[in-house]
Parts: sequence; C-alpha cells; structure tokens
Amino acid sequence: MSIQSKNISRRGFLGASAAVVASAAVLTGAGCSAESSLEVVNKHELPTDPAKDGAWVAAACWHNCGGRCMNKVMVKEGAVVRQKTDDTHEDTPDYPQQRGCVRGKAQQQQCFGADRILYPLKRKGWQPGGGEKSNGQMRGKDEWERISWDEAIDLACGEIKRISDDLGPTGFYCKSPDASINVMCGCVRGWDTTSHGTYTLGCDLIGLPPTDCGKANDRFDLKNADYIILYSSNPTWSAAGTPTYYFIQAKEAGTKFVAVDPLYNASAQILDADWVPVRNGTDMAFMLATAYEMLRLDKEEGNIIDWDFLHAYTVGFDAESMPGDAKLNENLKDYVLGTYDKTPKTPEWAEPICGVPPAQVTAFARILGKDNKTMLLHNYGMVRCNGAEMVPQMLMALGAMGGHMGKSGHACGGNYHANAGNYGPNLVTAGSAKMPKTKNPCSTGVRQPQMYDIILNGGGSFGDVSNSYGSFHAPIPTTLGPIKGIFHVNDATLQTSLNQKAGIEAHRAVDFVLTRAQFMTTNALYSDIILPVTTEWERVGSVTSCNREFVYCYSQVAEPLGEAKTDQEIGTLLLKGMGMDPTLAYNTSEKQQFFERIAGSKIMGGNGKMGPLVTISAADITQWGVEGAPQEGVVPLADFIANGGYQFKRTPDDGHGFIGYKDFVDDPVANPLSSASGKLEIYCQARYDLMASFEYEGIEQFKPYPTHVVPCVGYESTFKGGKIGGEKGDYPYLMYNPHYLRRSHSVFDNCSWLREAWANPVFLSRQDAEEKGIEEGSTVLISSPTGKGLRRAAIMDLLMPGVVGVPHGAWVDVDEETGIDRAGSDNYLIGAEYGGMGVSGYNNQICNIEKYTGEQLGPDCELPPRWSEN
Ligand SMILES: Nc1nc2c(c(=O)[nH]1)N[C@H]1C(S)=C(S)[C@@H](COP(=O)(O)OP(=O)(O)OC[C@H]3O[C@@H](n4cnc5c(=O)[nH]c(N)nc54)[C@H](O)[C@@H]3O)O[C@H]1N2
Ligand SMILES: Nc1nc2c(c(=O)[nH]1)N[C@H]1C(S)=C(S)[C@@H](COP(=O)(O)OP(=O)(O)OC[C@H]3O[C@@H](n4cnc5c(=O)[nH]c(N)nc54)[C@H](O)[C@@H]3O)O[C@H]1N2
Ligand code: SF4
Ligand SMILES: [Mo]
Repeated sequence: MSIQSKNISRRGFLGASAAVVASAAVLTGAGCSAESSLEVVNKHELPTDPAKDGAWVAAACWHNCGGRCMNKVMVKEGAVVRQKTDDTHEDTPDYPQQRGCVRGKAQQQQCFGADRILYPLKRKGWQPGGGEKSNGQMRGKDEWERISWDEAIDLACGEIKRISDDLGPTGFYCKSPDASINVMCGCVRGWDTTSHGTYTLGCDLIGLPPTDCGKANDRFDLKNADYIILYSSNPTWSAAGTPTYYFIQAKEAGTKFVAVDPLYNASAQILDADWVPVRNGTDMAFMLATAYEMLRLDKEEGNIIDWDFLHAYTVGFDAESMPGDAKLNENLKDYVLGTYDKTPKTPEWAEPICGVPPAQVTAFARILGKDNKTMLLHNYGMVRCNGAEMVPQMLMALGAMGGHMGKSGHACGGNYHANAGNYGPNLVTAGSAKMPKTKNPCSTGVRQPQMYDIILNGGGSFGDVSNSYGSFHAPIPTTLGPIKGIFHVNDATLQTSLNQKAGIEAHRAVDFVLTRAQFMTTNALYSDIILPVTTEWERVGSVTSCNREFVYCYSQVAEPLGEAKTDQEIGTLLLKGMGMDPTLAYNTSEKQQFFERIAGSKIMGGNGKMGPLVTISAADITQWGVEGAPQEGVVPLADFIANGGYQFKRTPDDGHGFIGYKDFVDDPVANPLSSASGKLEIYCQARYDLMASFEYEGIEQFKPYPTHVVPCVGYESTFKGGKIGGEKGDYPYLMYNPHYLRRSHSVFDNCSWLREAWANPVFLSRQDAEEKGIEEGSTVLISSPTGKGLRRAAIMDLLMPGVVGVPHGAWVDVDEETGIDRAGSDNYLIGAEYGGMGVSGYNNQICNIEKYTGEQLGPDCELPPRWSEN
C-alpha cells in the first residue's frame, strides 16, 4: 500500500501554509510541479498495528522547533489517511487549542518518506583497522552498501575496541554522547553557546536566571502593557503554537508593539509594530545611545529614569551604587556620558554603527520611560553575534532604568521557544523516564567550533572551561592526543555547528565515523556506518512538557519501518557487541519508561502544590504489563492517552498569574538574586573575572560593565581596515541566519512539501539587489572568507540594506569540483573565528553577493532526495 494515493490534498496544504508569507513567489516555493513534489513521497509498505487502524492517534512532533503542539493522525491500511490538530475543546483566548504548524502537517511525509534509511549501511570504500584502510577522503562521495545488523555491530564494536584500547576515551569525539557511549568508551564532548548566545556565558553571576528565561510575565498580563518591545524576536516564525495568539490578544486590547530588528519580521507585521531597524551585531551601540537619551530626557524633562529602582535593585549604574567587589572605579552612567573616553554615546555617535536614525533612538528612550508600562521582551538573535558578550547586562540595565520589573504591565526578559509570552511556574509537567545515570569517563569539553582543528592537527592544547551548556569554570589546562573516532547520536553537529568546511575535512581525517540516522543527514553522509533509527512515530510513546499549561502525550503510530531500531535497542546491541552489560545504560523497557513518564506527570493543585496528574488503576498496570502502583490524579489514563495529554484550563483570575521578579522587587533581602550582591549587577566583577580567565583574544577590550567593543568579525569588518564609513572591503555585507519556517534547524529540510511551501532563498534588500543587478528568483553567489554558496534571491523591502539573510539549517550540497555549496548551508559560510568570551557569532558574519552566471538553481522541491532505497 502506497501512502501517496491517500495523502492529504497538496493544494489544500500549500494554500494554508502560504498565508503568512511576506514576500514574493520565491519565498514560498511556488513553481514546483505537483509530480516532482510527490515523487519523493513514501513508496513503502507501511507496517502498522491493525489494532490501531482507523482510530485517531496522538502523534509525536518532537523537534527543537520552538513549539509543542498536538498532532493527531488516522492510520488505515498502512497509510496516514487523515491528520488533525487539537480539537479536544473549543478554542477560546483563555483556553486556546494547542494547534500545530505546517511542519507538523508534513510530519507524515517525514516519517514515511521514501528517503528514510531502512537498513544498516556501510560506506563501500571503508574498511576497519584505521589509517589508509579507512579511505577517509571518500567520505561524502562514496557509495553505500546494505549490511546486516550483525555485520554492522561487529564492525562498529571492533573499531571502537581498537581505538579505545589504543587511545582511551579521548580517542573519540561526540558532541553530546548518550548513555551507551558513556558506558562503552566515553569521549571528548563539544560545548557551544547555540540558542542563547552570550546569555549562556555566566549570566547567573549578574543576577539573571541562567539564559534569562523565566522572568517575563504570564500571558494574561500582556494586555496590561502600554508597549511590548519585541527585541530581536520573531515568535511567529520561531515559536509556532500559541505565543503569537497571545500577543494578538494584547494587540486587540490596545497594547502597542515595537520591533527592534534588521528585518520587519512576520511577528512585527502581524502585530503592526513600529520598526526600529538595527544592523545585526550592533545592538550595543543602539542601546548605549538609548541610555544616553534616557539620561538626557530625564534631566531635561524629568520622569524617564526610575532612580529609586536603580538604587534599590541594581549595582554599577552610577558612582553611588558600585558593588563592594569592584576592582575598577567606573560605572555605566559615566561611560555613557563620555566621562572616561570623552565620547558621549549620543544617537549621532551610534547611528554610523547601528544605522538607527537618531529620532528613533529618542522615541525608543521615551517608550522605556518609567511612566510607561513597558515590556522589553527579547529573543536571542542579537546575542548570537561576535562581540555581543555584554548585551545581556545592557538590556537588563535599560529595563532597570525604566523600572520595568516586578510589576504588572512591566517586564524585562527572554521571549523564547514555546514559553514566549507566557512565563510562570509550570502548571502541568511531564514525569521522568527514570533511566540510570551514566557518567562519561572523560570530562573534557572543547569549544565546538575549535574541535575540527584539534582533530585535523592530531590533537592540541587548550583551556577546558565548560562542563555543559551554560556552565563554566576557570580554564583547566588540557592536552588532547589524536582523535580517531566520531559518533553522531542525537544532533546534527556537522550541519549545525560553525566551521562546517573544516568539519567535513575533520570527518575525512579520522579512522571511523558511526552515525545513527533516520535520513541521509549531513552527519550520515560523511560517515562510515549508518545505523537506521526509528522516528518517534515508530516507538511506544512518551510524555513531554510543552508550555506551562500543556503536556503532550503521544503514542505509537506505526511499527518500525524496514529494519530501523530505537536508540535504546541500538545502544543495547552496541553494548552487547562490546561484551558489556546493557543494563548499565538501560535497565527498564521503553514501555516502562513511557509508563513512568505518565505516572510521574504532575498538576498544580488548589493547595499550590504539584500532585499526580493521571489516575492509574491496578487493572491499567496489569494491562500495560508494567511495574507501578495505582494512583489518583485528575484524568484517567485512557483519556490522557486518547486526548493526547492534558491542558490546564486557565482563566485570567485563576490565581496562577505570574509577574517576573515580583518576589525580588517586593523583598530584595528575603529573595536575593544569584549574583554576589544579590542584585542585578550592571557592573559585575565575577562574570568579568571568570570570562577574562579564559584568555580569549580581544577580552581586554571588555570591561565589567557594558561598553562598545569592536567584534572579531562584524559590521566593522565590512570596511577596508575596519573603519566604518570608509571604503568597503571584499565582503561588504553583514550576514545573519534567520531560524526558518521550512525547518526545525536541519530537521525537515528533506521534506519536499515543505521545500515547496518554503523555498529557502537568500533574503536581500531591494536596494542591494538593484545595485547588484540581481532579480527576484535569480541565483546568487554568496561568498564569505570561509566558503561559497548558492541561493535564489528573495528581494525584500523590509530588510535593512547591507544585511543578507541566509536561513539556518539547509543540508549542505557541495559541488566537489568548484567547492561551492548549492544548498546555501549557513555553516559552510562561517569559520571558527571567535573572540571575547567565545560566543558563536552566527549573526554578524560578513559576505559578498553577486549574480551567479553559472547554471541557475531550480526550486529545491524539484531536487532528488539525498538518498532513496527505491
Ligand atoms: N550558523 C548557525 N548555526 C546554528 C544556529 C544559527 O542560527 N546559525 N542555531 C543554533 C541553534 S540555536 C541550535 S539549538 C543548534 C541546533 O543544532 P542540532 O541540535 O544539531 O540541530 P537539529 O537539526 O535539531 O538536530 C537534531 C538531529 O537529531 C535527529 N533525530 C531526531 N530524532 C532522533 C531520535 O529519536 N534519535 C536519534 N538518534 N536522532 C534523532 C534529527 O534527524 C537531526 O539530525 O544549531 C545551532 N547552529
Ligand atoms: N521555524 C523555526 N523555528 C524555530 C527554530 C527553527 O530552526 N525553525 N529553532 C528553535 C530554536 S532551538 C531557537 S534557539 C529559536 C531561535 O529563535 P530566534 O532567536 O527568535 O530566531 P532568529 O530567527 O534567529 O532571530 C529572531 C529575530 O532576531 C533578528 N535578529 C538577528 N540578528 C539580530 C541582531 O543582531 N540584532 C537584532 N536586534 N535582531 C536580530 C532576526 O531578524 C529575527 O527576526 O527558534 C526556535 N524556533
Ligand atoms: S511548532 Fe513544532 S511541535 Fe508544533 S506542529 Fe510545528 S513542528 Fe510540530
Ligand atoms: Mo536553539
């Protein structure tokens, strides 16, 4: 039975998804023929459980996509015949349905795609034993042969033993190892600043919650704001699900929106926001000028700065409020006024850097004034920039200058992922699977973009500074010997990490690359053995926390495709192959783990305490064949599964509202923050000292309080000699990486439906395109100091001139003759340069654009898949 004949109408799908598109035809993939689009839709016989045939099943959508939505499918005779989203209750603003996005609707094409990897594969030219035998230069170019699971496990375990006996754990690299790797051999890890950019770099030391998430207000408070500033924030694209709906409620209640962004993005459009166009990576200049204007207006007109707030809740704004541990007698206010460097940070000073007209800086400063109820909500694009290390302290300082914390209608904090616009303690939570804890025998973590050079150099010396995401310590001098094995488990590292070009070479340099994959991902393409892993649709099920009001419970949709196995089954085979005890990593069945997640799910009770969410009877436990005890919750097990989880019913006066920082503002002594002073540290000695101890290049430019620095790569680098306003250099444009609707990072890039709906163009401003003679849809060569890529042009009136948007996550497609990447992969254009505190600067790289005279690109949806069994 083929799924293609029974799939949902393609036309209906495209019609619905094209509605939010801002630009012309090429932004959507209009132009693909229906036939080509359907060619890559599934051709497999789907092995399904007949018991489930014809019934609605809550199906997983499990990606790191910024949403967590309900997705239900009906499977009949081996095909998904219908799909729907949340219809468990009426949709009202107070109690909204948890509706999915276009990618959720394409999940069926992803899970059952003709390009699924169904059997273990071995690269033909690879032989075990290392060195020449591995024939590493052929990685990414070689052919594949199907092998049995027995062969695959024998070959893999033989190589792992050989490398492990020779080199120990540091002979391997895996960015984020799982339990089986920890137990088998261990490995060197990679750390990065990914999502939260410079907010991962010690922000708890300045008094913010780690990453700055969790201190904005509950959704019902949004409408109490006069202004909501979406600072580098596009929830409509990057937090699909309920957030945009909540912001629309505020808009309808009269709240005004302001977007600070190089692009007048989809959220700004929907909310009819005023636009402050700021060049990417130059926010510090804009914010310093805003502070200058707030000081000026306060002096000239009064009532702009909340001095009481600054003096009660922060340290380091002015000479009166220095923290006790300060080693430098300088403060933000005097820096802004130009006391130290004779350069007042006026709007006219900032304009050549950030591009914001001075009158707009003044208007923005007024909006931040203390008599307005203002929410300063940021996402993290502006801190995924070189040189942005002090932006968190500056944004916090602006919020504090207006006193915008701890009160209804005021906020200052992150606006991230599924929690955007709706912070506060979770009212329902998913239980844990209760897996055994495993420990990697090697504690070394390398800054990910440097990893590839270490591999290529056969080892290297560096200071190890990080245990895990967002956790740092003083450098531990570390020397690594050769790394000969690479594992890929649960991420798309070779695609999603900086320095991809060197990454490809590093993959070609080692003895062995082992990847678990559902598709011929970039990790898989440059591997030696690929082990086919199931999608969540082929697993028993799970429960996942979504936003503070919703937990999703999803169940199995189909039996595993081909010979695909779950991660636990694969890990178990590998451990057995190594002669080890698999229960060290997995001591319960996946069904038991599903049950534990359900039984451990909690709901907020009337007494303010979390209690069991799901009612489980002794009969349920017998029927499931699991271990556990009956419990009393608020929803019976069968309903929890059939409904697809549980949504906490909210009302505006339910007592679960939340105002970030309220406890601190009400009683700062009883509720101190995580900084040394217990206050918000605009001057923070501890963070500066920790970061300075890394001794990364350029750190000497920074101070313990926010100042303007020249980034290692950024706007300055677009000019010859780095002089703003001078002659333009070889790479005169600033490049940034929008998180793009076709994908969740790299996931879904292979779905032809989504390729058709979202064309993955390069975003160009009309002015730049006209100057370069580039027409809508024509092929553009994007060159950076590191690499070259091709994309079709989407010309936009809503993007700042000089800024080029290369969407994040496209699967690299290197033309081995020219070295040009036809897919426009972001990380093929970015190298490993870093400075300051070591942030991965995705959003202020530099590039050139020109009309490409070679063969023009067609729409992506017409390209054949990277891999097909058929
Ligand atoms: N240049 C640039 N680079 C960036 C960014 C940027 O803006 N610009 N953004 C960064 C950010 S914010 C992030 S969070 C990272 C994301 O980086 P990654 O986490 O590496 O990205 P994903 O594409 O989500 O990778 C998930 C992988 O897991 C696989 N997978 C899914 N389910 C399973 C499973 O059950 N088992 C196994 N074994 N595998 C599974 C998917 O197929 C996919 O290949 O990228 C970062 N990289
Ligand atoms: N569709 C989709 N959604 C996603 C993801 C995805 O890959 N695809 N990934 C998820 C993950 S893990 C993450 S971390 C989030 C990321 O979510 P976001 O950080 O919101 O995503 P971005 O699109 O990188 O950036 C948001 C806005 O910041 C602007 N911006 C970029 N650089 C700057 C700058 O220097 N200054 C200012 N002021 N603005 C700037 C961009 O133009 C954009 O409008 O998205 C999540 N949601
Ligand atoms: S936002 Fe994410 S979880 Fe929700 S439907 Fe889209 S891809 Fe799936
Ligand atoms: Mo992220």
